[in-house]
Amino acid sequence: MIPPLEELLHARTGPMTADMVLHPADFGLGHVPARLRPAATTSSICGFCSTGCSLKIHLNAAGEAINLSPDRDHPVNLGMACPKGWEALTPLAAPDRATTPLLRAGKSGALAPVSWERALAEFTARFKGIQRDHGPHSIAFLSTGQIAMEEMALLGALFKFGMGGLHCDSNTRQCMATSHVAYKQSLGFDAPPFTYADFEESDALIFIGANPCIAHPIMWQRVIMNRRSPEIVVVDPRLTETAQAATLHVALRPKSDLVFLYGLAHLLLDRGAVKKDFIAAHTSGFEAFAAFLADFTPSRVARETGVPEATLARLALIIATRERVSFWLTPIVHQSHEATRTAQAIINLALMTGHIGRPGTGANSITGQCNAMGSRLFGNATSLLGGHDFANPAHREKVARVLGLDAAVIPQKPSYAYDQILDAIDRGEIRGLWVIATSPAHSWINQTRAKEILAKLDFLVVQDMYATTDTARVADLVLPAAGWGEKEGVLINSERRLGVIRKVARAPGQALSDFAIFQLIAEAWGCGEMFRAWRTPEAAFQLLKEISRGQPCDFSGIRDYEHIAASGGIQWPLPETRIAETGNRKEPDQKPSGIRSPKSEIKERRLFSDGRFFHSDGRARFLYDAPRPIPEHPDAEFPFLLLTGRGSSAQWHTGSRTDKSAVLRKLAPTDLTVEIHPDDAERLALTAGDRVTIRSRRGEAVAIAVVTSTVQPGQVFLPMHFETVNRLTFAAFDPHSRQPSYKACAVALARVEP
Ligand SMILES: Nc1nc2c(c(=O)[nH]1)N[C@H]1C(S)=C(S)[C@@H](COP(=O)(O)OP(=O)(O)OC[C@H]3O[C@@H](n4cnc5c(=O)[nH]c(N)nc54)[C@H](O)[C@@H]3O)O[C@H]1N2
Ligand SMILES: Nc1nc2c(c(=O)[nH]1)N[C@H]1C(S)=C(S)[C@@H](COP(=O)(O)OP(=O)(O)OC[C@H]3O[C@@H](n4cnc5c(=O)[nH]c(N)nc54)[C@H](O)[C@@H]3O)O[C@H]1N2
Ligand code: SF4
Ligand SMILES: [Mo]
Repeated sequence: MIPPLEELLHARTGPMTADMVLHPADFGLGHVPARLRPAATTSSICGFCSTGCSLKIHLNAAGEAINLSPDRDHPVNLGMACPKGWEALTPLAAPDRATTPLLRAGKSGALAPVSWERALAEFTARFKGIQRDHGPHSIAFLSTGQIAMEEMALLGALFKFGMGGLHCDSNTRQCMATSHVAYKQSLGFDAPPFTYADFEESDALIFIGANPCIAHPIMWQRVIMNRRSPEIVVVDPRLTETAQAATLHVALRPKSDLVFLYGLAHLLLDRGAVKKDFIAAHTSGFEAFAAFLADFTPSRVARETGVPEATLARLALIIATRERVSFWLTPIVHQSHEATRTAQAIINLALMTGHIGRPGTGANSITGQCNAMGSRLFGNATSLLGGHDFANPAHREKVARVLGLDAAVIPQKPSYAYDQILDAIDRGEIRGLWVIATSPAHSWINQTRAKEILAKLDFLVVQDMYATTDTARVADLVLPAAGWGEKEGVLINSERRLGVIRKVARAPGQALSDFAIFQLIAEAWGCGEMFRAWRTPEAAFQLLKEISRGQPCDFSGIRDYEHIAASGGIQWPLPETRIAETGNRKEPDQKPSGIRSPKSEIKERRLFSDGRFFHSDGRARFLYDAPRPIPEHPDAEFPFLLLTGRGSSAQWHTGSRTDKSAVLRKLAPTDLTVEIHPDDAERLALTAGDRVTIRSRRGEAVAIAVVTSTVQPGQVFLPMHFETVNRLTFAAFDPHSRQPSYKACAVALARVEP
């Protein structure tokens, strides 16, 4: 039974938890008011990036969070956290939290508070009305990689099996869709093979378009712990913080990665640095790939990428001579017009040199958001729940059986991708949109068009922690959501480790967990009966376990949340048959490890150690295509190439959370800054601190000039955390993953006269 609304509002999604009781005297805190006195502590996985650091949250006697500190015993972060982790509780107390549902009066009226009953009635009446007039597939949702796995699974199941919808996607399309597709095509399943110990176990780490010093700072700390004197290679047009710490920086021309990677493969082949035995035993398609590589001569590579032949040769030598070579890619590799083939070019390098399946090796995609990996398995958008296939009748039968549903409710085809959903709104085919924990009016590419499209909707619902996001401001209905810290569930990090988030604070006003909101919508819609077994997040977890059974991601061996928490997180796969292997946490009686990695005690779950991949023949595939020119080249009118990305470790995406912390705001610029090379600044008569207009064919933004040689001449860089940035970007997409190419478009710069 789903608890009645009053009960949900009162309890705000269940009791709070503590796993260790402390005594205030331990802290010498006798004089502190009771509500600030630590009485217990619990651990929760951080809700920002995909690293998955564990945070110890200190609670008062009422079970409410007072403050936090990083978990010293957790095998991921070993006592460390970045500024966002330390400040994770602060955004919960922000004054602009959405505390009641808000409904717009008419199309042009203001948003005004309404009861949950009214909000739910409006939600169902409006969406059902649209479906009645325009067909079942005229409504869609866009969700996120930042809610719990049980929540995203319930959302996908409710929408597709209960509400009769088809088209749904999430911000992981902006972020990770490419690695999902690339791994699936090359290795047979979306399976990043690595474990974080590989950062310490590698002899050469090659980062391609990744800036972990800023975007994954605690992973970078693990690199620093490497005692094998590794080569650290950074392939990035900018001299980033990570590139400055590298032993080799390859400053290639933006979006020339594919030519560069094929050139590297060509050279390795030429030098005989390929593992013939491994290729013969475990892969298919190498002969044709080798023939394809013939054209990618070092001189061509130097011409097309700007990378000197000597640099290419040095990198080839590193790969050929080092025993354990690992390749690390992040969403940037995925944000290009030829993203999938670029990611696969990296996978090809690992396969042809046999650098996969051993410690310190692998073609390793670092994901972005705290639960992007959960969304890749349970978003129910591109793949059916649990990495199953919508088109496969046996898969539909299996999922229906576990969920106690009739298989006929499961659609047989996947949904439109994000950009296709927006195109369908533009055409009038989709008329109702439900946005959960993402802000397309900031983060989607080419905002001028995105905003025009959102304005065409008959009904826009936004479910968010804050009523002030760029998307919430234009919504017809805002549903107030509890955030990280106010609810429970599972997140999966970049190394496939499941971790638990805990409820340590009450959501403000009438805000409810996304899980509870989906339950209420199911009831209001009239399909609550279908989701009776999803009573609580933990009950839902048991269903998802069953769905995963027999899949490459099988985690049926995990008992429950306590099992995960007590094990320091558990990496998939963990089939029931391998349950004895979960000893991946130090025994409680051992001393905390400080900052050293408790390597020997950790049972790491690295994939492919037996050389068997997930295709039915067990072999990985070599996949490739001819490189294509970038869609929008600089020209006389728009002479600069714009790159975008993360600005600082204190800023998170649209800033809806991080901007609420005074500490984090102090650690990053409050105004948009543009990085420009000194030669270009001189030509434009710009000095540092000047206000600059940046114009593209689609829009303009104003930024403060930062003159620095970390960017190359002819290129400028903007952090993506400011709403104006995507007014400039050019909407090009990778044809396989349909991921947007955020990191290349042509712009012009001019000084704003004071
Ligand atoms: N502090 C902070 N951390 C975050 C996030 C955040 O918002 N703030 N977001 C998280 C998320 S969701 C994601 S997806 C990740 C992103 O993590 P990253 O991908 O590491 O971060 P970005 O800064 O977007 O891009 C990385 C680099 O790509 C380079 N680049 C641009 N064009 C090219 C090119 O053509 N070739 C190559 N080789 N490099 C190029 C840029 O110069 C930039 O330095 O970060 C996660 N971590
Ligand atoms: N130009 C440019 N644009 C980019 C990128 C780039 O590099 N360059 N990067 C892209 C990438 S990789 C990404 S991932 C996207 C990110 O873009 P978005 O997903 O739009 O950014 P966020 O700020 O993370 O949005 C998350 C929203 O969810 C809300 N929220 C947080 N927790 C909860 C919760 O538990 N429940 C609910 N209901 N809401 C919650 C937050 O308040 C926030 O409004 O941006 C993309 N856009
Ligand atoms: S590195 Fe990522 S997971 Fe760790 S504390 Fe920072 S934001 Fe949280
Ligand atoms: Mo992302």
